Amino acid sequence: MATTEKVTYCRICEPLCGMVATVEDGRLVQVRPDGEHPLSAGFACPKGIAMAEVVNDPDRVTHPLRRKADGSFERVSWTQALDEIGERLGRIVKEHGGDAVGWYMGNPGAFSYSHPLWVKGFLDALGSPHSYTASSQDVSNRFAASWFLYGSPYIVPIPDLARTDFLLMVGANPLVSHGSVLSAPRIKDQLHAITARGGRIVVVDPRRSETARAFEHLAVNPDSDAWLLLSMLQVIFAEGLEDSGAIDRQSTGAETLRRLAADHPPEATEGRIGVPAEEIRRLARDLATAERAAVYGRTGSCLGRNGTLVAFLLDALNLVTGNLDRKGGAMFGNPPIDFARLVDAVGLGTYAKRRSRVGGLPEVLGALPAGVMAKEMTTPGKGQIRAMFFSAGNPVLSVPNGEELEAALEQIDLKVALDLYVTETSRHCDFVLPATTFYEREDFPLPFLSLYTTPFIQMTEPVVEPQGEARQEWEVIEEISKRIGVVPSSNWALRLVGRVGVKFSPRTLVDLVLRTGPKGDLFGLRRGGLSVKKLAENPHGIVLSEHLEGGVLRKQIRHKSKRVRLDPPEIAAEVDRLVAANGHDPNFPMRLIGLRELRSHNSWMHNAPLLMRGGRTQAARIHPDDAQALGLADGDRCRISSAHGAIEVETKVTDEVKQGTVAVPHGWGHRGGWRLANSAGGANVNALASSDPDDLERLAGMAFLNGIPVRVEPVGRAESSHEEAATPVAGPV
Ligand SMILES: Nc1nc2c(c(=O)[nH]1)N[C@H]1C(S)=C(S)[C@@H](COP(=O)(O)OP(=O)(O)OC[C@H]3O[C@@H](n4cnc5c(=O)[nH]c(N)nc54)[C@H](O)[C@@H]3O)O[C@H]1N2
Ligand SMILES: Nc1nc2c(c(=O)[nH]1)N[C@H]1C(S)=C(S)[C@@H](COP(=O)(O)OP(=O)(O)OC[C@H]3O[C@@H](n4cnc5c(=O)[nH]c(N)nc54)[C@H](O)[C@@H]3O)O[C@H]1N2
Ligand code: SF4
Ligand SMILES: [Mo]
Repeated sequence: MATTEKVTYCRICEPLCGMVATVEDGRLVQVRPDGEHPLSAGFACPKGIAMAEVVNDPDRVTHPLRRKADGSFERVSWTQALDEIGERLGRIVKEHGGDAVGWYMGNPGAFSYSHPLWVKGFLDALGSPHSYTASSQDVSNRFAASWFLYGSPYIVPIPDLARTDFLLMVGANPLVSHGSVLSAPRIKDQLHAITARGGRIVVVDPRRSETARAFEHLAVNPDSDAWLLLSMLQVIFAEGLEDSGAIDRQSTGAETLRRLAADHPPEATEGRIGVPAEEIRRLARDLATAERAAVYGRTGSCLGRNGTLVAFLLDALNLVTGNLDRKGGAMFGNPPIDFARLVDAVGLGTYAKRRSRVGGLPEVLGALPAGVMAKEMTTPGKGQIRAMFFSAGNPVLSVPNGEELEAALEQIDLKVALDLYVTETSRHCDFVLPATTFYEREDFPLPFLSLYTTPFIQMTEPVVEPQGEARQEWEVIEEISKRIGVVPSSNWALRLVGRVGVKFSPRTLVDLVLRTGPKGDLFGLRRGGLSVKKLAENPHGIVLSEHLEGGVLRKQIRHKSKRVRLDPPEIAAEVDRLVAANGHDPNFPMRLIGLRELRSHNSWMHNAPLLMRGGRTQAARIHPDDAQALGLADGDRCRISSAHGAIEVETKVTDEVKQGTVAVPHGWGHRGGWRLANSAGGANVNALASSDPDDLERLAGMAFLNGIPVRVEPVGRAESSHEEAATPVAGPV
């Protein structure tokens, strides 16, 4: 038996922990944490270990599948699948134009360096605006805020974990998520190091999350972050605690920000926030007077009604307290590739260059809000989607109103999925094409390079050959493109190297941007500089410097003033919208939020036995006082209704949630080809969310998923509600 060990890294979530894969006779038998990785140093979480089960999952799709009239799938050859897709797609494009074609790329797509570039190239070649991603359910608001603040959506601050004394964390749970919109392996240790050196961490969250429990917790009402941040700014300005030197040096428009905040002292907002004014005042003072502080927000701060405003205010608070672009504060990566040049060349660094046909919502980084995808398929007119591709995404479970999407999919002419499984989404597709897992492809952490809190770089080769007939997404896109006569890379390749018709492999592309980048070897001109070859010689990765560098913002900002803009009228309009919003509907007195669990990963790891041990189920967390008032006991089934839908799930009575809040994880309620996942039951919590364009956040098209008004009621204990949901469809053949 030939056994080898291969050094690689995990690409399930953002720390990108170093891994060692054991391969026996070409089969991945185990992955374990890489003790020699300079940052993750022998750490991996249960998901990382369980990935071997995903690679070898008997339910995995490993051959192209074509859907039959009865909804089951039959195996076809790649040639059959690609020819038929090419022929049908060609016809649609000829009859209706390239803008009749749409693509949704889900979260795992972002972990591949090739996949997003080829999807972008494909849609550009077709001239289609219909690009959708998971970002409108995740982070588009962050990028939109950066557009307003810095003039570029790609300039995103990260907390300097290694040197801060005070971390204000709004709506993030890194002890479970392992950190997001920052790459910081062993983040739990890094956080404990802050308090160990005498610093503080304050976690703003409606739930006493794993992170809140480990540090200080400010229990706020759901979707009240904008109020909290405005009030903190009010206190800082009113008490003269702002850093006027930093404000003068770094920003324009601070007067407007001061005015926006002035009407909202804590005494006026405490009821909405659910925290006494005195505590808000104290927090503002502590933050402003801390030697080095950083304010950081993540999904909990993104998925309310005003996500772009909230992200804007988080950075504004960093700036006003003198903590932006400064050691120990909120800093900016200075990656070893010229990211701005690459992003501009690819044409991805945009905001509101286009608006959606339905709802008139802006694109962010080229992607339109996925919340309108279904209506783009069903609303007649020029630009109606008739062919749809899904890669590495399961939007039926991840976007608002999956039911509407399922119905829309049944109406359009062609739908194709590139996935590992027959999922709740891909089961509706005419073809399910087998994609490789990340252990079956080479990779490079392209979009994460500027987000490492310790600047770092690593590259990996595939550790095993693709299972069955699985192929990489970019290769499949090349094949489909060939059949309809387009070149998926022409636009951005042209802008990057100034030549038409250059054929790039992802590897030659990365070599080019690395070698010509700020730390590149300039094709031999700079000794010891970076190149793909150099990365291959250092499989555990290379730490590029001990710390982030301060004072880099001015160079990166795209505004002519070279200063952070604190007075965009769009943001002022959002404050007006916030003030005008009318709150309480007595029919839906409670507020729904999400949560993440250590052994789930969005919707796609519920088929791994290692992670499902102990009969895991989805449950709604409800405060004991609420449960008592509703007549609910632990383990009872409850019905949760919103203005848009209703689900039934198990109740978990716990005082970790604030009164009036109900917390339910997303990504459950399976009925695909993944048998273990199907048997776990649960429901699609996003049935409670609205896909009405008027309910999407105005500035980034963000889905409103945290703070949804709901009503909770008991249902009969013996009643089983997920029977329908648990009916499996024909799995892979
Ligand atoms: N184990 C595991 N890890 C993951 C994932 C996973 O599914 N499982 N998913 C990955 C992905 S795709 C992402 S984007 C990241 C997300 O990374 P994080 O954002 O750090 O993860 P969450 O657990 O969603 O944390 C959000 C927190 O916000 C709180 N919250 C909810 N509503 C509000 C609100 O209105 N205001 C405030 N202040 N807080 C609120 C929730 O209670 C929760 O504790 O995690 C990644 N890592
Ligand atoms: N209510 C609520 N909804 C949410 C969230 C929330 O906090 N609350 N979080 C949102 C967030 S942050 C995110 S990121 C989204 C995630 O939303 P999506 O990205 O739409 O869904 P996932 O569940 O991540 O599904 C990923 C799919 O990719 C497949 N896959 C895995 N690896 C690969 C690969 O390498 N190639 C290919 N081709 N396929 C692969 C998996 O089998 C799975 O079907 O969910 C969002 N939805
Ligand atoms: S935290 Fe877990 S899932 Fe995330 S990269 Fe590390 S090992 Fe992989
Ligand atoms: Mo995400």
